[in-house]
Amino acid sequence: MSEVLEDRRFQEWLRRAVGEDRADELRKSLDEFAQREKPVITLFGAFDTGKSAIARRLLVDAGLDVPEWLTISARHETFESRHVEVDGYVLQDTPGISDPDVDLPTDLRAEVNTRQAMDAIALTDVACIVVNPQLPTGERDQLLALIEEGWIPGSLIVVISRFDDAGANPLYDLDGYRDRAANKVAELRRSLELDETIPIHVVVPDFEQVAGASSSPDPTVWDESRDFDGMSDLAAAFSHVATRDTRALRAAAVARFWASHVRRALLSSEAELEDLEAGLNHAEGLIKRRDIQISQLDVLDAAARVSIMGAVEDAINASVRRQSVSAEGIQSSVDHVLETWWLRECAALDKLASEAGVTFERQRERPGWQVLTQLFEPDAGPAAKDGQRKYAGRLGGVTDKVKSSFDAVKKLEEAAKETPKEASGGATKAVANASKSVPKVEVAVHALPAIVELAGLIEDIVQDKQAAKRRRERRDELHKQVRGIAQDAADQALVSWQHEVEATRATIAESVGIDDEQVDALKTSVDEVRATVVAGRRLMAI
Ligand SMILES: Nc1nc2c(ncn2[C@@H]2O[C@H](COP(=O)(O)OP(=O)(O)OP(=O)(O)O)[C@@H](O)[C@H]2O)c(=O)[nH]1
Ligand SMILES: [Mg+2]
Repeated sequence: MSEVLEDRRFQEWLRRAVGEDRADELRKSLDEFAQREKPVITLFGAFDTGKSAIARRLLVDAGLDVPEWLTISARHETFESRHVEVDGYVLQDTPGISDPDVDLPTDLRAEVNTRQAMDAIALTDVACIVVNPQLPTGERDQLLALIEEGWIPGSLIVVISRFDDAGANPLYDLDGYRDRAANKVAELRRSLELDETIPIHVVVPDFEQVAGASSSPDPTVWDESRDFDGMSDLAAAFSHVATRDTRALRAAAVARFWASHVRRALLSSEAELEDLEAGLNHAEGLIKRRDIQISQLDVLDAAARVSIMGAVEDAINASVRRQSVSAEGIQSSVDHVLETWWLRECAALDKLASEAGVTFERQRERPGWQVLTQLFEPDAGPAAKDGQRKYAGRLGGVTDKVKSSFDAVKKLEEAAKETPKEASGGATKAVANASKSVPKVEVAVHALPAIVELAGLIEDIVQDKQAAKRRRERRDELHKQVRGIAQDAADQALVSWQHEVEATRATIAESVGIDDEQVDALKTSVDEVRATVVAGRRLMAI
């Protein structure tokens, strides 16, 4: 009862960790396995250790046909886990596993093979671990983890294969060969921490490759090696499994199945969490920088708005003091002032945008950016060991926006590639150059009389106090009108300015390559995966 409960908890957790589809797939494969009447023995180990050669030898010696799929060669040879019935048991041949640190990150085939083999070994009554005479190195950790998986007595068998490669020729020095075999067995027992109850066979399934790649050799080709090749003992050990209580083996297999998938999924969830946290960390740093730059932009904008008013007013006042006041004179002096203002302020904008470009370009060179792009890339990133796509599914599930954001990130990456070092602000230069012509501003001509009058008033020498007061009032009023003209001109210029500010704001936001919504999606993912990891750890501690 408690086992059933435990299985259910494992299954529920797996649904959460690897998704419904994968969990259903696992459930289905377990059901198929559970229906097999005969016990399943699985050959498992690194590639090229002679697993398929062992299977062929057992079949040929038992007078059975060798299925077409059972091929033998010095390359990665087996790509799928397949079953063949031998002597009261079902033999499962699997692809060779690879060292996750050496082969997996680069070699997709090695990755797929390993995953297939891992799936197969999670669905077996008996495991037969096959190693070569050099003993496991790269795959040692995977084997150690497998050995810990709760094998009931008699359900774990270890084989050192191809022992004619070990350096002692049994045809000339059988004692030397046997000594060497005994030493290897002891060494392997220590290395894989195997106690005496776990049998270790030393075998030569195809002495000096006499059968080579042949699919159906005559069994007599191995007659020369039968005295020492250990294959009849191994065949007897396998056949013995068929005489055992299959129900006990099966119950243990089912329990191992869920626990082993939970363990594997937990390992990849932990790795995923680490990547997601690194990605989030980087993303939050980018957003913080972006916010600083946006607030600098706001300050610059406010200052520019204040300064334009004063500048235009000064320009008009200056033309008033000239000898002859004309519409053209005022226009050209306003034009001049505006141009100076515009060039100065736009240069400040460009500087800001360019700083943003440089900042974020630098950020893109940091490892955190790689993590981040991987998180959003639909097809990139290593597949998790248990077959799920590591991130894309998860982030895609959180929000569609996140998925589409990949395009934006990709574009930025490409832009960064196209404009290498000289591109300090390369992305922003385009914006800086575009549409930055000085805005054309029309000074209201109908206001010219007021300005001319003002000019006249300024020149007058005032004697009479009353008249002086009236003129001062008139002058103030005219000044007001002039300020109105200035305001009008400034407002016209500010329309263009507003465009520039918004374009710069967009440039800064785009340079970041990530937006708030994406950061929120990342946060949600981190929380979700963290909760899954915590629950998984709790489950494994049962
Ligand atoms: N010397 C010697 N070579 C062997 C023996 N058994 C197999 N080989 C050779 O070892 C190579 C690998 O054999 P396979 O049986 O294909 O190995 P595998 O473990 O099934 O390999 P994968 O399917 O890639 O995982 C082949 O070139 C075989 O001819 C043996 O007993 N002695
Ligand atoms: Mg093979």
